[in-house]
Amino acid sequence: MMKNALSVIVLVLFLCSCKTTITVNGEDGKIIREDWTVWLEGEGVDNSGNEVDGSNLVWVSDIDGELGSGNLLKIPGSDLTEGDHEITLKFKSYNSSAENDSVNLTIRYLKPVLAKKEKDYGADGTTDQLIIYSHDATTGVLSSRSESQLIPNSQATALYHYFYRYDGKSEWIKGDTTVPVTGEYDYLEGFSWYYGAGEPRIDSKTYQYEWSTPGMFQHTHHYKYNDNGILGSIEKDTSGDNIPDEITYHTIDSLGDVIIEEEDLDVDGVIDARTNYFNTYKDGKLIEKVVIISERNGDDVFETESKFKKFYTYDDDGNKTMVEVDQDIDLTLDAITHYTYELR
Ligand SMILES: [Ca+2]
Ligand SMILES: [Ca+2]
Ligand SMILES: [Ca+2]
Ligand SMILES: [Ca+2]
Repeated sequence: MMKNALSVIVLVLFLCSCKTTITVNGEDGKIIREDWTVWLEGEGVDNSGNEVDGSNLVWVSDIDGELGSGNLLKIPGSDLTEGDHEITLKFKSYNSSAENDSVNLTIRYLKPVLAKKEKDYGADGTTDQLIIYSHDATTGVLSSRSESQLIPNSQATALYHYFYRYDGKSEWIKGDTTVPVTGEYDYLEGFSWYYGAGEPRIDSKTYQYEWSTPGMFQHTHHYKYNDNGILGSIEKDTSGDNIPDEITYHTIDSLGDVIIEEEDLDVDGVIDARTNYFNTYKDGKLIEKVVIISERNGDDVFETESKFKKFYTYDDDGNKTMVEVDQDIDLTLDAITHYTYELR
């Protein structure tokens, strides 16, 4: 009797033609933001082709496991782990031989993204430059455009295009001024410039950067990174022959910030200018930086050309919210930049 019962069960498993079908909102590869609700609808039919009750169906993520039961799954994106999920609609029973439908969904968590930068030159409470960032999240890449307006020299409008990697690091910048810049900035009419012409060329160690003003000059900068991804040197070719005309070397501290920048302005192996950064940290964050720029005067003598001090403020999430500059280290601020973020 026991043996017969087992045979029947085995037979059912092999002959099962039951299957689930996900019908609504089941676009493969769809990106769901953390603040959206995942909305999936599906049904299951049994051996006889009859629809089974939703209570016999279960939604399963390959990352988070069982998500819920029923014909309809409504779940906040924030309840799912960030990443690529395969979500399958299964039968609670005899699912080993059932044909289970599944969809691929990517859950992307919102991140604070720079929305606005306000620069107050003179630190007198009036904004002199406003930069607004707009971001468009597409296939895993955040791109943004910033518009800046110089106030009161409001003749100038500059457009910048920034492309970010998913980790938020700036990868690629392109920009041009659409309106001739006059006043303080004596640029030529129709002036335009861009960083990174053509395709972005990025690998883990070298970042090529080009700067060009049509009809005037073109610079190509090669950014050389060390094995830890920290900027080691920049080779600048200003003559267009792919041979560096200037090299800047960086010495970094244990937190990856530059503490010494040395420039060999004629590539003869002798350093001609040096910038020292004296960084102060609190809770792992840079809060104060003193910058001293000096130039070679004689064999081993460097004379101070200028020095200034910067103060950094952060929000509770560690995003930089304000930078204050004392340009002449006389204990009076000379410029303040405010940063505003939005979750996107
Ligand atoms: Ca001002
Ligand atoms: Ca060259
Ligand atoms: Ca030199
Ligand atoms: Ca000052």
